[in-house]
Amino acid sequence: MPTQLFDRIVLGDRLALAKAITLVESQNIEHQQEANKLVSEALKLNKAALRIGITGAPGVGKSTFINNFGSWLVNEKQRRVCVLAIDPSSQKNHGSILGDKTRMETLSMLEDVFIRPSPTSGTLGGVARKTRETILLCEAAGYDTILIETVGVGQSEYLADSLVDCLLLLLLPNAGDDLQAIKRGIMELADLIVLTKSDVTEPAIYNQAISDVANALNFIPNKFEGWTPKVSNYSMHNKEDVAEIWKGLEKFIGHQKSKGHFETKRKAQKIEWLNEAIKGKLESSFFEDADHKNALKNALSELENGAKSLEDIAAKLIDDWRK
Ligand SMILES: Nc1nc2c(ncn2[C@@H]2O[C@H](COP(=O)(O)OP(=O)(O)OP(=O)(O)O)[C@@H](O)[C@H]2O)c(=O)[nH]1
Ligand SMILES: [Mg+2]
Repeated sequence: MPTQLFDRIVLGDRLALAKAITLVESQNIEHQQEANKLVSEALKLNKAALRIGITGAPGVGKSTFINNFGSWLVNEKQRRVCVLAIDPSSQKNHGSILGDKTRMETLSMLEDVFIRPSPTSGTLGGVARKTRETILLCEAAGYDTILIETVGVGQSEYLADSLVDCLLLLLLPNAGDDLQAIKRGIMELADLIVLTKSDVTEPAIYNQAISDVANALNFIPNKFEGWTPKVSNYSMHNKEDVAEIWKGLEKFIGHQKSKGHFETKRKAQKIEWLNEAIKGKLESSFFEDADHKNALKNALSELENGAKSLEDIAAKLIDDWRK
């Protein structure tokens, strides 16, 4: 029963949470109905956690960073951490190692930490909706810090940014990586930037990379008025680095809240969510309507014999359906 399941989630039962997320990810109609009830319950609780996205090229060190950062947040800041991974490309890649628990060994062994690898299927919009619902369920379970790992390919950074309060971009200390990020417009999306693997990079090259990225930021329009992303150094072997990065993050969140950007972004995300839900419902009621399936078949022959343009055929189909 969904309500019982929900009660267990609120009590912090991790198995119940995992089961609920499986319902959210399921394509089965009954599962989806159960999931919808759980999500509405979660929405009523209105327990917003801090949502942080971690993005960057494959192999830049995202999972390793989350392992260190997450463990530090649990141990030093007494936060309850949940890690989710989103990977809209994994269908093509036949599953990726993103969010790999073996890279998060320290974190996964801590009490009260929840790690969930990415769902392996779905469109970009579908993955976004399901991740949003998963975030709400994790928040209902009492997690106050949600870390979302996403590999920087395709449009996935935009997707991640639409789900979080702060987007952390991890870059490798070589010009290739920052140039790529500039070219793809990703640098503009970053709220904070971290240069990884300082321990294996020649100090002169590493420091040059830090100042190159900081310089590049001067030529990029600010994402939020009054905020230029801080560029931090990082090595998995230096425990102090995550403390500095957390300071930068707190400063960013403070800025966002004092300027009203925090609430504005959350509100825009809710609207986006609602729009996605509407689009999903419209799409399924259009394509699954039995009468309409016939009309679609007829339209196909009209299209093939070239009697009408594609635009006209689509417009007529929608008109008929609305009637
Ligand atoms: N020397 C060194 N190696 C690192 C550091 N951070 C990560 N690595 C190594 O880099 C490799 C990739 O790290 P991951 O954390 O899996 O990278 P990722 O960005 O999560 O990779 P994908 O999920 O595949 O996109 C691993 O072999 C790590 O041990 C670091 O600070 N220093
Ligand atoms: Mg990873």
